[in-house]
Amino acid sequence: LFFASFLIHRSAIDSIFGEPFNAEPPRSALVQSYVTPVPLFYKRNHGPIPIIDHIDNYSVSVTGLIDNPTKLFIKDIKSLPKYNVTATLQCAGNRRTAMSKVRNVRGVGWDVSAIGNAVWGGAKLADVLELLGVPKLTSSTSLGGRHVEFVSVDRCKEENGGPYKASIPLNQATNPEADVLLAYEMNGEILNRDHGYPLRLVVPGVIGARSVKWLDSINVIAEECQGFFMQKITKCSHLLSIGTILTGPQGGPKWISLFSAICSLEDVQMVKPGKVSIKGYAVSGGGRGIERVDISMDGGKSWVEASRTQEPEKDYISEHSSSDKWAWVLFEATIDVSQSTTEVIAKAVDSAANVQPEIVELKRGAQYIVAPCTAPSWPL
Ligand code: MTE
Ligand code: MO
Repeated sequence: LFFASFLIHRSAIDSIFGEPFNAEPPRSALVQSYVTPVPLFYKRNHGPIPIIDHIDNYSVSVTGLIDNPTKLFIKDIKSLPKYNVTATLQCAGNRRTAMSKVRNVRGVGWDVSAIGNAVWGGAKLADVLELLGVPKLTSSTSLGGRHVEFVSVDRCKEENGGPYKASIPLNQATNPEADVLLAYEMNGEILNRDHGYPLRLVVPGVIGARSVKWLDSINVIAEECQGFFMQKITKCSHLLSIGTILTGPQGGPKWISLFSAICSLEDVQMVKPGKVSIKGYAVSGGGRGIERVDISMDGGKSWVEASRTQEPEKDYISEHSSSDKWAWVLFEATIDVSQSTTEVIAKAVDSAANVQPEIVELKRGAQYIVAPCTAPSWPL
């Protein structure tokens, strides 16, 4: 609650008029910890946050192309092995404010903090589906274009008053290595209402829009879900937001693309000449790790390597999963500021040797837009 006062309540006024609640923390607070405390974790909603009580009666119906449609209660999900997966969730519109300086874009005007890294606890979707007779992914499985659709309890105007929904390919849903969770815990605590209590999907490595909160039903369907958020928002956002999405083949997951942001400085900040510490985050999608982060102060002519960490705070160590391939890294470097105005650029490289571009560019006709993380000019 101490942290709550730090959150930027973008919709504080809107909410009086019934608009959804969206919030992001200040960038400097975001990089204080590897595991983002729940009160600092961004919140993105498209409708009123549902209140689900009577938890013993709560169930998720599972229907569609399966032999035995059924209802799953929380106790059924908790009876499966529990996994803790450290995964970074990022909204497709993260950093939209900067993007809107390059091109006119619509949507919530996020700074760089519509992102957070949490330890999600729950059952693996692959285990849940196996329990219901949908076999785990094997190399010989042929799934066609099947998807698994997740339908929520909340209602939103984009769906004409219908529920929020999204889908992921069946081969991702049934692959235990994909670490897709039906999560009931966040950072070792019961999921709170803002983040999907009592049960949400967590799809590591892809845009946050796929991680449906407040699950009501799960349906195995013949092809990608036709809902607004699958067809419009996310497929537009990869054109509209900076460096957020790498598109796969049609119907494939929309992986988060390689991205870094400097968070210890505002876009333009006054500092005293001397040593200045630069801190930020870097993240990539699809389970690719961050290999290095470089910092330049001369427009990309020379670079220094920043130090990187994925060290969880001690409260979370027992919850810590062995692999952090779905998680961001925090980076830090100390630079010497002597000139009157300095532009600092961060550039990340991931384990697939993708390199974050050094200049803001808008690739017209291509399926993505990329930008470096530039922070600021410094008038001294
Ligand atoms: N699930 C439901 N039911 N309703 C929503 O509005 N928003 C999505 C996703 N899941 C949303 C949802 C989007 S766009 C994002 S970025 C993430 O949830 C945000 O998750 P968070 O609020 O827990 O940070
Ligand atoms: Mo989002």
